[in-house]
Amino acid sequence: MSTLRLVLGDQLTRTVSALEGLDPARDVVLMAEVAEEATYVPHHRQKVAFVLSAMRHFAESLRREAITVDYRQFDDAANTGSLGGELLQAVARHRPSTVVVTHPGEWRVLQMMQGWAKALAAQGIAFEIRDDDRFLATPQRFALWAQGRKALRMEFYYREVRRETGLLMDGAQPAGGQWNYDAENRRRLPAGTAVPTRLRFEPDAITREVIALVDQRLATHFGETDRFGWAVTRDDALRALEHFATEALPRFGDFQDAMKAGEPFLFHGLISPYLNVGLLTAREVCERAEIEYRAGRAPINAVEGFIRQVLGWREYVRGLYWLEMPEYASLNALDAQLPLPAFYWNGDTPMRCMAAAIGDTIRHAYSHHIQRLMVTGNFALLAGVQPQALHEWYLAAYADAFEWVELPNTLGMSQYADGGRLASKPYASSGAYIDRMSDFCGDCAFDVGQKSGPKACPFNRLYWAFLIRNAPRLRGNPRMALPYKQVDAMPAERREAILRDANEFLASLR
Ligand code: DLZ
Repeated sequence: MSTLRLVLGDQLTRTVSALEGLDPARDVVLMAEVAEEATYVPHHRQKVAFVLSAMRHFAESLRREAITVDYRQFDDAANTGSLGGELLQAVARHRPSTVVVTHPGEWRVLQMMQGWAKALAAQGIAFEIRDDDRFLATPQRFALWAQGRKALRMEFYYREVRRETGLLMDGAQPAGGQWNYDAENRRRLPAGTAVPTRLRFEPDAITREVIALVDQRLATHFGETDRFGWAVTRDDALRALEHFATEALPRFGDFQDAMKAGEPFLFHGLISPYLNVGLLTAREVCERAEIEYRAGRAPINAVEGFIRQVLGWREYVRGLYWLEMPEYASLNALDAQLPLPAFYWNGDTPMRCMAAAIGDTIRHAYSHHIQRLMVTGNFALLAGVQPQALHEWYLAAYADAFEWVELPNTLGMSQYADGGRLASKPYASSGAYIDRMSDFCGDCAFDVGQKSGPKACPFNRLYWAFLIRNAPRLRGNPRMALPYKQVDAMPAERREAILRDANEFLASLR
């Protein structure tokens, strides 16, 4: 009686539940590189290379333990192109009595698995979907917390998970005396501040082979592969974590929201791709950061800010995703209908901050969270880009983007498409925010000091129009009282001129 254990490309953790109880003498682990997963959105080629190379290295590490791995490569002649096709073929090859999987990270894949359950039952094969226990809290825990709440504010969930895990706690109290040091995460980077050179991992033979494959087979996909420097093994991911903890974490807190031309990484973790494919776990990265605080080597605003992203936001958006899917994916509370501007795919725009964020994305399959939220996300929000089109872009563009984490961040946090279930107000701002937090505006083709007209910063041209256009939906929000007081103080002709000016700019994007 053997068990076939399927491990997906974002389940590359030796302790993943699908491998629990594995008997190397009888069981087979199935891993499959399939076109369907690489192409259902045009994933960045560097992201696909990262996932496939990490899969191949993970399979190698299992084989070193004398575990039998049935590994289907992307260009194997008999590759069916889908996870379901590969599973059924492997079942025919191995005739297992049971198939075991770990709960997938995506609603779409869960639907597929429910279809497999029927096909396997018809063959008399048991099928088990095990919980994914690589998180600090379960979706059921989140659902319990969310019950009866209209607005789901991360902060309160975060405090509960902090208490329950004991991370960054002094007994029953938060370390440092405060739960949240967000107000100390917003410094502009002073000119001349030294930024650490980040650890890069030279592609080995396996990664080079995968890059060549992806460049050939997915030539039309987004992004570039020539700067590939991601870790693809757990050992290297641990090295990246160590490097972050010692070299960047101490100043991550101060400059979490800062942006600088030519510095795509600043003091950010660069470990989200590793967390999201399973090379690192949430608990271990939080514990590693806490060690730096306890040793007095990193300040509380840095360590709390980092732990808030992982133990707070990451767990919270996962809970929200599983609570609200599938309806969440089609929400569009602000009725935004503009097609995604073409420059999101090529970075060809005179807006310097946008060209930098998109250029970083093309080069690295990465840009940091403020570039995503306050530059590319903010622009789409102000312009009224259709949120599902933007969601597909973010899902395709980033090495760390898996739907469970990316979708609520895009639709809820960035685009307010859920009408405020996640965010207490839209993250909308004029060019003044980008000017305050970066050095982009000085050399930009547009003038951040001008509010309207062809030379004015497009964020300025769009900001007030966004508020005017969405007044019926947003003016009742107490957190929007101040900007709407300013809108209401404007003469009607001024409001009309703002809308005309914004529409003129938007027409140029179509
Ligand atoms: C993202 C991705 C890609 C590009 N390719 C594969 C693949 O070939 N095989 C695989 O098992 N998983 C892949 N993945 C990850 C899956 O898309 C992921 O498991 C689902 O998005 C669920 O989170």
